[in-house]
Amino acid sequence: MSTAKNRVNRRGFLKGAAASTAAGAVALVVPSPASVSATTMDETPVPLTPEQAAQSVAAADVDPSPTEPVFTVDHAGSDFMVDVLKTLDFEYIAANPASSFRGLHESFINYGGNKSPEWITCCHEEVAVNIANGYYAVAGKPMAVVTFAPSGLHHATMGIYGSYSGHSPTYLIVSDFLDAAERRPSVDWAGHSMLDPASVVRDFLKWDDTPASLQHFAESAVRAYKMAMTEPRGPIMIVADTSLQENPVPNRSKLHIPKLTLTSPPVGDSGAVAEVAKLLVAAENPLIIAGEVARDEEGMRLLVELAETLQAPVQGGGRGMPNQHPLSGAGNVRNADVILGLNNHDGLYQFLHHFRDQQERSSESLIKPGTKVITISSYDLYMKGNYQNVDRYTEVDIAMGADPQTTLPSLIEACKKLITPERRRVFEERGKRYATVSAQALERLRVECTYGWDANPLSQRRVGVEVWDVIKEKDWAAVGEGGGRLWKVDKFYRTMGGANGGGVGGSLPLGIGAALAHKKHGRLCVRMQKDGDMMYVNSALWTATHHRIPMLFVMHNNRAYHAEVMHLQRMSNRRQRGVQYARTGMPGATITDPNIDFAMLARSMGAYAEGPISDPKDLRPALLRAVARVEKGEVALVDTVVQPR
Ligand SMILES: Cc1ncc(C[n+]2csc(CCOP(=O)(O)OP(=O)(O)O)c2C)c(N)n1
Repeated sequence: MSTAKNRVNRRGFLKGAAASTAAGAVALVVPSPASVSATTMDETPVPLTPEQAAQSVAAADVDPSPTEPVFTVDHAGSDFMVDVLKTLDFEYIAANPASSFRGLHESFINYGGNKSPEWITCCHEEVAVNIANGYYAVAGKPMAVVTFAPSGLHHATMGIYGSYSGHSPTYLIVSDFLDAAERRPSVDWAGHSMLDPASVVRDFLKWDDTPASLQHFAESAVRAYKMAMTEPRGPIMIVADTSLQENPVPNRSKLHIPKLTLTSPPVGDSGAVAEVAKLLVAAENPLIIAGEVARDEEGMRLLVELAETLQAPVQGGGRGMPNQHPLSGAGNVRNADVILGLNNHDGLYQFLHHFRDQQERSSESLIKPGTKVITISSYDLYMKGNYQNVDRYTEVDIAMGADPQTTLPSLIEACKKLITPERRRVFEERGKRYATVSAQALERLRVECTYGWDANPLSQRRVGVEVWDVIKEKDWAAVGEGGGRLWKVDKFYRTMGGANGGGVGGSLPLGIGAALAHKKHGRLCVRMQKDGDMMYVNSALWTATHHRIPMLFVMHNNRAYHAEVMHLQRMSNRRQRGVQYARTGMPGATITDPNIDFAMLARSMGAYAEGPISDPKDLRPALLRAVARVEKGEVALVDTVVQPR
């Protein structure tokens, strides 16, 4: 195989291509250096001649030297890695491609047949991780994500931090060229190799390992899955050394893939459960503050059973409580004599205190003296130092280090045993009072939704009501924020929670990952999509259309980073200045001039889209058309221009 011969062959091919172009194939209009100057002179783009096109392609072609010897491999290390990962039952694997995991990528698609897991193409690593986070929120099991150190990993970091703070067991496989003697010149050094890739994200990883052999990989890959899924769950990372991927397996029969056995969640100690039951049954005004209690429908059923057994109201914002249940959202911290906190994601402190964001910051306890505070939380069992996502230290009377969902059956049982007929009568009376208050609150909310009904731009509440009206008879799921209490959440899967670590921008792919998990159930996925959030990694839309993930986006397009506008207003008010921006918008926090055409953006990536819509009368017909498209399997977007809040 000689270099010269190859060049002649390639030129010959290009000549053929040029001839076919001349014979009527598509004409290239990419400007050559010559045509660029012609364009700037008279503004008329000049198509390339076939010869110029051929030269331009030849100049850009940087194939490695054809004199390199060719080797083939029958049993690549990455095939074995795929064997290992297939035992972990991943449905999908999300990635943006990179050469340091070309071995693994090729094994997944050719050797693994691109099935179980199927490769999900992402245009940004943060998209890949957040698709995995969203998928977990619905599927209840991890999605694998592949990226490389350091570049891809750096892009992925915000998503991984979201996994950590949202207790999402993202399974990260990060390729790295460990052996310097094996690296290709230049490219494998710059942007593809690190000494310790996990150091970039170790502060918010639950566990990581860098296997030095294929057997080591097998054991650590299984251990990693187990660690990720042990409560409290969290992201893990396995480094897949590029040489291990690409080198042949010396002796496959010597390699063993260990079996996975998941660790059962920690259940509350029986003595503590009995004590808590006693306090709850004796309480006059018990209050449950429920964070991430439920992992599935069973968790929701158990939380409802505890609340109904005691006729105790439930606050807290987690996914466990049907939102129109009479006990949902009721109660008052100030009146409570026993407060039970369950897996409160960001801590319990914020619920028990009133904080004033004024020049002099102050925090005042809301609870009465003598109120007993109890927590059942697996989050007490695992905490790291650097990232402060835990809230202030809360004084409590009983702290049970346990998984709430697993502890609820014994707690419910213990409560039931203590309830006398007299206590039951008290509970029933209490339940009736809460039912009345809850019905009144729901009615008030309905009335409030009519305020500004005909406003142009649209009121956000009107958009919520109109969307509800077109989805309420369907098997719907909100893959992001929904319409609040007016969207009747009666099943666990109707909502998805959020694992974005307080970062704006990552929640678009979170919604897409959730919709991917809903796809096989045929649910109608709806996402109220904020404009600011949309502008970070909107390439995720392409992943949704490419992989035929049906979902409806309804833009909450207020043409601003409005949360930040409000902060700036607060600062201006405090300093008694800044009114000049009331009409023009706050520099640095509004997204106008030009206005973004979100329908055009979505269409450019293959979605069906309508808008911008600011006149209320146009909304319902657009929603109906968009839902019809989603029901046919498409991605649809309706850009609604709304009032700031
Ligand atoms: C990664 C990141 N960048 C910036 C912020 C600060 N931030 C908080 S809310 C917000 C505005 C979000 O705008 P949008 O999504 O349109 O929602 P709106 O507030 O307009 O309802 C910003 C920029 C953040 N939380 N995360």
